[in-house]
Amino acid sequence: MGKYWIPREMRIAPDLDSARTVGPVRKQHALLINPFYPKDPHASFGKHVLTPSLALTSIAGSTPDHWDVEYWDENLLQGPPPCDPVPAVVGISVHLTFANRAYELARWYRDRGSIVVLGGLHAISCPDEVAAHADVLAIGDGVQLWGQILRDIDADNLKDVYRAGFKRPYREDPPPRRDLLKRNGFLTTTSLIATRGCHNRCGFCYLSTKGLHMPYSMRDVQQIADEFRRDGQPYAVFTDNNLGSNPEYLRRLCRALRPLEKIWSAAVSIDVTDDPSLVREMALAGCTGVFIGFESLQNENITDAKKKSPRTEDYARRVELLHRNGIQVNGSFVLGFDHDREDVFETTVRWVEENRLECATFHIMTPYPGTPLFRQMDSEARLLHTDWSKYDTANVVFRPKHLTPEQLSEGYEWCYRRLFSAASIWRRRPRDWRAVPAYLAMSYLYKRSNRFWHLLIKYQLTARAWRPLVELTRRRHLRFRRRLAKQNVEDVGRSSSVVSAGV
Ligand code: B12
Ligand code: SF4
Repeated sequence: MGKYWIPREMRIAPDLDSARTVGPVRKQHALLINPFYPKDPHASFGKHVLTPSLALTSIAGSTPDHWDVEYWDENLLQGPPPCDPVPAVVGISVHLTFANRAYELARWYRDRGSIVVLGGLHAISCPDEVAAHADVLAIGDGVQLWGQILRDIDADNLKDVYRAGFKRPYREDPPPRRDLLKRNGFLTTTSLIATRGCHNRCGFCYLSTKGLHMPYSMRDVQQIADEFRRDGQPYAVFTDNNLGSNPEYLRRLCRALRPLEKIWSAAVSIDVTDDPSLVREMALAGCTGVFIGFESLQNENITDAKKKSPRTEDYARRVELLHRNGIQVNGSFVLGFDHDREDVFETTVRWVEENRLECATFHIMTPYPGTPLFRQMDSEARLLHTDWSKYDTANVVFRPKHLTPEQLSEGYEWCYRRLFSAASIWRRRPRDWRAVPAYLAMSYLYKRSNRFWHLLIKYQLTARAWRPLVELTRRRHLRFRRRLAKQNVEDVGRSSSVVSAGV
């Protein structure tokens, strides 16, 4: 970790003590676990408690009424998951980066009499590997499978493997069980999801995993607005892969969200700015931030990745359009593409600063198993190893074309060091001086407080630390959008958000 200090609990999973006293197995009691993963010390620890994953709360929504269900997120640093009583069924989400921890948990609960169900992205991309650690392997949409698995246990008719595609109309899904989440554990518990899939098929994205057929589908806009209202929080994060994939749907969604007078952020692709009237509708509906996968500032890299995207020379104008509508931009950049050379790090960060992106995330290119990028790297013998725990976009797992693995790793670290430096935060401050104090407060909390995050998380102070900034942002936003509704965007002045956009 070099000179980065990282608290033990952000690095190492809680101990599953084999001598721990456990209770008897309780029938019709299920436990859902989101496993621990080590945190990258270069990025903000705050992002891990921005908003929860919807994987397990979504499947919890399909639990039959006569089953109890409990939820445990190991990343909230509350120790190992509960075992008194021992749950009859333990469902664990498996991603490649925390697959080993998921297997460890599976072994521990199986040894104590639980039936262990493993599902999630890694079960789709590497089913044989995951099956070896499970009583039941769930491949695909857990919302369709979870209730069926529990009913089959009731009927003593359990199978080893269950499969479901993603073709059922999305609107038929029950709402996620947000009531199972620790409300103080996250900036907001209102993770929302409105759409599945994406109009793009970028070669490095998990959506292009072989065997994953995820047709683009949308939920009813009123369903989303109702969920947002019901959760009672001022701010929501959309966890959609690309909320802007269908612009007309996004426009309808904005119209349904507007009366709530709440704020939200979402991941969108930059082509959402093709139509300025859509950006305006987003602003009027409460969008204060977008997370945009720019990926690279080199057109050749975008073409290689098969991403349909505007020319990179036009990115700056598009960022300015978002800014003028009071929408902050968190840019995501992939480092290590085949056309990247030594200058990529400085060029990228300089562009982020020149265009005053409030935040950015950097990712070392990572070939996820099952994707076209993985097949390409494998066929060119460029994979350095398949230790999935290092496939977290913070480690170099392949041989780059024009850089050494060391140069890529050091360049990645340098990008974060520079982005989180006081000088860079200052350079990217909002143009409107009235927004500067709140911007600085958010930046320091989000980017320069890694020494304290584990304490905020452990003592469940996350919501309390962030809440005043969220409320401030919401109020500023409401004032801004009242002006926007009356005038042209050019005449409104600027708004600014202090809540980090997107995940
Ligand atoms: C919220 C989120 C986060 C949150 C919370 C993460 C967490 N693990 O708790 C935060 C911000 C912390 C985060 C961090 C990261 N994330 Co993230 N994240 C997401 C995001 C945007 C939404 C997840 C979600 O709610 N999905 C909706 C649910 C309903 O879908 P689902 O997860 O696929 O679950 C369904 C099925 O898979 C299945 N299922 C899932 N689990 C189980 C369990 C059982 C028992 C059963 C039966 C079924 C089942 O049923 C569910 C319903 O259909 C996704 C993108 C996306 N839209 O999915 C990325 C995503 C999961 N993240 C990703 C990555 C790479 C990361 C990071 C490594 C990035 C980084 N460098 O910082 C980090 C570190 C996390 C880690 N080490 O794994 C990748 C994973 C790629 C891959 N192949 O594994 C994704 C897919 C983004 C992407 N486009 O590349 N992330
Ligand atoms: S635009 Fe984003 S979500 Fe869509 S395929 Fe590309 S990387 Fe994946």
